Amino acid sequence: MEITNIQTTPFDDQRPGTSGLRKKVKVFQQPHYLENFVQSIFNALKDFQGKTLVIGGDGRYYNHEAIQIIVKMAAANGFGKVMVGCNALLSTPAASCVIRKYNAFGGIILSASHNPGGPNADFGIKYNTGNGGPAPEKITESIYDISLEINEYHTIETADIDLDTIGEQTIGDMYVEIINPITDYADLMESIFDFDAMRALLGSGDFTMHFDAMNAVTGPYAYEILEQRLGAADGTVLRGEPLTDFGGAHPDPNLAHAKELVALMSGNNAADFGAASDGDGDRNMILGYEFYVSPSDSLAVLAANATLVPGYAEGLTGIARSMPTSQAVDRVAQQLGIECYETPTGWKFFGNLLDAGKITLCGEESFGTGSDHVREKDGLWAVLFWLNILAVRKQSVADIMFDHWRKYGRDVYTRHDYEAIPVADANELMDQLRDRTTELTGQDFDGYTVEYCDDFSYTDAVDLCVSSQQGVRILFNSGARIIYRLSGTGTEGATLRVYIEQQVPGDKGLDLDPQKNLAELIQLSKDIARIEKLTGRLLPDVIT
Ligand code: VG1
Ligand code: CO
Repeated sequence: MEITNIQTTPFDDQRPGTSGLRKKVKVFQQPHYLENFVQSIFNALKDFQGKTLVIGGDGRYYNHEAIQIIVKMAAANGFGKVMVGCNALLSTPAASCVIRKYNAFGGIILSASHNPGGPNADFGIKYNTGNGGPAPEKITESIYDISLEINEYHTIETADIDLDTIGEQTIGDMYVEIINPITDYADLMESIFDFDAMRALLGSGDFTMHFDAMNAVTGPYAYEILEQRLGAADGTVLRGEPLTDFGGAHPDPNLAHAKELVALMSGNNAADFGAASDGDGDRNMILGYEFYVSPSDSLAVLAANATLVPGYAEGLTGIARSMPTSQAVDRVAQQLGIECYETPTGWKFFGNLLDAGKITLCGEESFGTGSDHVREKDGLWAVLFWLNILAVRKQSVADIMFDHWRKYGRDVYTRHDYEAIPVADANELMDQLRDRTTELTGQDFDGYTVEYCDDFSYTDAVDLCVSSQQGVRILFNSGARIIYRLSGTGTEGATLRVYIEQQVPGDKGLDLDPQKNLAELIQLSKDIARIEKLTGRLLPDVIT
């Protein structure tokens, strides 16, 4: 095999964000751009000669081309084998599952998750380690450092591989195995959940569900698991065909982007259970009849009902949530007598806790929940978890939620996103907040007294690595919180995320509309950060 060494010059913008490197497709299509980043990943790793690399993607535009480039570079760099999802598809949780099941050295996932796809939209790439989880910060930072100095990459000149036929091929000295992207993942789901009980519920004749795959990667997984293995009615899966541009839509499972599904959940003939997943299959939205479950509440319900699921019948070792996620799950952990960890935003921070057995469940407010079954958040897993609970408890989604709030109280919660702000303005806003954390502590705003304010810094409970500047949090003495941070996944300008939360007793909180209930705190979030003055924005672009 003839290895070609190509001379290149560094790009200065290849620092991975919350979840890998995300840029416009056009940026990735520049000569050497993707190659530089992939070589930087390989240079940051050691001892992978002869080992296996898993490669998959969410099916978005440029997936096929990128995989051809990466496979050739993997061969030239000395990997022994690559396992690639057929048709270039592998959902993020399925990639994690495959890396773990086959003891691969690591994996490369091509996805920009919930960001739109297509020639003028977004693309992304991230590296996952042998535990199946996103590379921790010390690796992503070393990839970035290497990308700033790179001067050559290695590839081989050979014909493209056939990505659309399951089976083995070789490229140079390296094996290429094109795998069925669904089977291993579906088998794993079947080993965790009570498929008999779920089949009985779906076949009972008085329970209907819809799953909106948003023309993204989970369509084929949902057909196999929900319609084939669990016997859900034909047509349960909506928008089930993966499209390179997600049908022009935003594959983000929330009330704004899954409107058709939301409409099917109310009025006559509405379904009992509705769910959706995102571009790469790691997020989930849960709906009941005329009822929306906020992701932070969903995590709390899964934790409180975990022993109803065969895979968690022994109970949970501990729980973790990202810092901006509501404190609802903390009270469940307290009741269960287990630890609840608070981590920075991003799944990479859960990996060590899961590997060390310190936690079983974890989640984020951004429609992400998961467990120790893989090392990524997992959209369909969360949907199946709810279905398992519904099958055992035989109550509606709303009744389960109401019961939960009565028992644990409720955290009324909302997130306001101000998108595409000029980067300098967004940085100034965060800087001035950081400068004022001491001054804000103890201040009273019309009865809301700040008990504590800081810029969140996290020390990993296992390797003691410190991650600082993870978001400014304002904790009020009532238990309410306002949190500010900048997104690390956007590709245009900066996105300011403001997270607002207030606890209310359960029976009082049952009917509260978050936007109305949190109106004073929402106003306060604008005033304290001087959002209008510094960004010119009066209202957020997206509310979840
Ligand atoms: C967002 C979410 C975060 C999530 C990340 C990746 O990050 O807030 O909770 O882990 O997306 O999810 P940010 O930095 O934009 O707030 V996904 O489904 O895009 O892989
Ligand atoms: Co995602």
